[in-house]
Amino acid sequence: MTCRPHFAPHGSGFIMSKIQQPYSSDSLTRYSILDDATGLLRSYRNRRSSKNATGAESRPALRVVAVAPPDWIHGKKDKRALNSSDPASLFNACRVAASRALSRTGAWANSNWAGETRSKVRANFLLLYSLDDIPAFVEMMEREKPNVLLLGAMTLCIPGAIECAKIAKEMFGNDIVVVLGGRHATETIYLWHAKARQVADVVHHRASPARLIREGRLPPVFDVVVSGDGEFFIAELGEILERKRAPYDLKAIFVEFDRATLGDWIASLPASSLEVVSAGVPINANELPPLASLFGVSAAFDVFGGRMTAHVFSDTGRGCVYDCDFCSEKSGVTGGLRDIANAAKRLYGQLEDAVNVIEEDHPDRGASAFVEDSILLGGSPRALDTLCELLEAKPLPIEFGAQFTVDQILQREPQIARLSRAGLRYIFIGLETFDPDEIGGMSKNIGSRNGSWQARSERVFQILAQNGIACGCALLFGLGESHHSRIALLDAVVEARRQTGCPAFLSANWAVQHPLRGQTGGLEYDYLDWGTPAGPYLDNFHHFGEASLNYCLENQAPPEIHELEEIVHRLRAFQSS
Ligand code: B12
Ligand code: SF4
Repeated sequence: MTCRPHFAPHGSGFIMSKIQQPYSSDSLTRYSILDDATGLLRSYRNRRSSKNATGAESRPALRVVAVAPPDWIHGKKDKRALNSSDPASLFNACRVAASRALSRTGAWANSNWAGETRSKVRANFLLLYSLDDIPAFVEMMEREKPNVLLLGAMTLCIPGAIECAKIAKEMFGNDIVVVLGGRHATETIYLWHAKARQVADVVHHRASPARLIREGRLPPVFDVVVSGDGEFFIAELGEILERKRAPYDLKAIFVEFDRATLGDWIASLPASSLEVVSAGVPINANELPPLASLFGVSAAFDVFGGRMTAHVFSDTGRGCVYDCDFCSEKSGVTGGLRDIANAAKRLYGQLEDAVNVIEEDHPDRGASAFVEDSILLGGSPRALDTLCELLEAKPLPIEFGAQFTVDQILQREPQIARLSRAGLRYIFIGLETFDPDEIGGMSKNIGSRNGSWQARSERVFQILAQNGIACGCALLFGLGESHHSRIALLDAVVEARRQTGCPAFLSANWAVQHPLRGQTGGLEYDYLDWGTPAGPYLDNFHHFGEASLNYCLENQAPPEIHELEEIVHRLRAFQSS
């Protein structure tokens, strides 16, 4: 999310002073006190033993459940905080497999995703917010009796992923293969150089889940840990597992696994120390299926006034064109943009697909979409023009939102106006302290000659208001700014809203140190503990997007509780005004 919330640090070689505790058996059970889930598991075990006595049911050979594990130990997100219940990252990872299931191609035709409708596919996906949601996970596992669990986890979700994997192993033992992928695995298992593709070139960060299992600091709950592109890897794994029967000989399967399977990925088998490095054959983004027709559209963002909201993506890579030190989308970690030349066409195709699916599934609602690009089409002027031309030549009945940086809006004012006529109704921007020098600068801060960061932000609010574009704003704290400057920032956005109506939405975030493939100046957590334990900090952080008490940036301390309460108080005032 552009400058959406969650970020990482300014490295300077400082070694963290907080020593991580080894993963003790106590901490394994500490978070498993899930009364509802425990009850569900117990009744599941009873039913399973009585079913075993009466014989097995007939089920497809491949039964896959895909879950985004929770990032919080417990609680519910504040209703007024920005949120989404779609695991869009997992949708992206599973889109080739889903498309095979729906077109009944290959082994996926014999899976629990295969069927006439996309709701059949969607029913096997779940996004969890906190451990309070675990009963829904247990129910899904009980219903589908999967032999493959796909976990797509971000860094703060790792304790949640461990809980989900433990439950899966408790329910199905060696009959289930637990595969962990997603951002955290990608940032902690990587090649020291993109072109060096031998097993010896693989680096495991201190927080690599495979390394933690091998070091005995984490029980062997993940069978395979996958870094990088999931699309063809997941599809291929399904093709293989559909032909095998449990218990699976994963080592034998992965010794044979085709390294030419498309994408840039590394598969690590913690139990056997086996690693498979893909040949790195690039995925042709133009051939990837759009998400809406595979998974349907189930969200409706408030900003689009009741229209259903699809997640669309121009597939120009996993990150951003900029390289801000503290951000997980930085080009230094994600590799920057790919195939920008065809990006506008791809995005138009995804918007068109969203319109068709929403018309079919929700005929009375109207269509909207949020573009998940870090920055819409990488901010490329040419690609933005092409998108406008496509939308002008063949208009679509859709409103959409996207992300830009402050300076890009200022530099591309005519294009923003043109896009607003073509359906752009919402822009999400990131704001850090109004004094970038306080935090050591930002890569995206490219317009400092044209006025202060505050003056430029205020100009952006005016431009968006003039063009009838609603503005959402991610505020990021914890970068080194003073508390006084945080409050000044909040006061300034409240005042801007009073004057211009912008921003309409605020999301506050406390910068989290992500592993960033080691680009952290020496600061390395293992992320085995929850980001924030239960207590007053957690209660307040439910008003935030991403935040953590334990994983602050290098040299940064968490807020004092009274400071946090003051921020939340102002956020509430903003939200209810
Ligand atoms: C859409 C999105 C969301 C959605 C959907 C989340 C979801 N779990 O699906 C919502 C709004 C709910 C969300 C929430 C959160 N998000 Co978010 N989100 C994104 C966003 C904008 C796009 C993700 C995406 O689809 N990218 C494109 C695809 C192609 O890349 P990808 O996600 O890495 O997925 C590929 C691989 O990782 C892999 N893969 C993914 N899952 C799996 C699973 C398996 C089994 C395998 C084998 C492979 C695999 O295959 C995919 C395709 O190649 C990214 C920023 C970005 N531009 O990527 C942030 C981002 C991923 N989010 C982030 C964070 C921190 C969060 C939250 C923890 C905090 C928050 N409140 O925002 C929560 C976690 C919620 C949860 N329980 O998972 C960070 C992650 C950083 C990190 N190292 O942890 C990012 C990078 C933003 C940032 N700059 O910090 N997010
Ligand atoms: S790298 Fe910078 S500009 Fe890009 S998404 Fe991250 S914070 Fe925003």
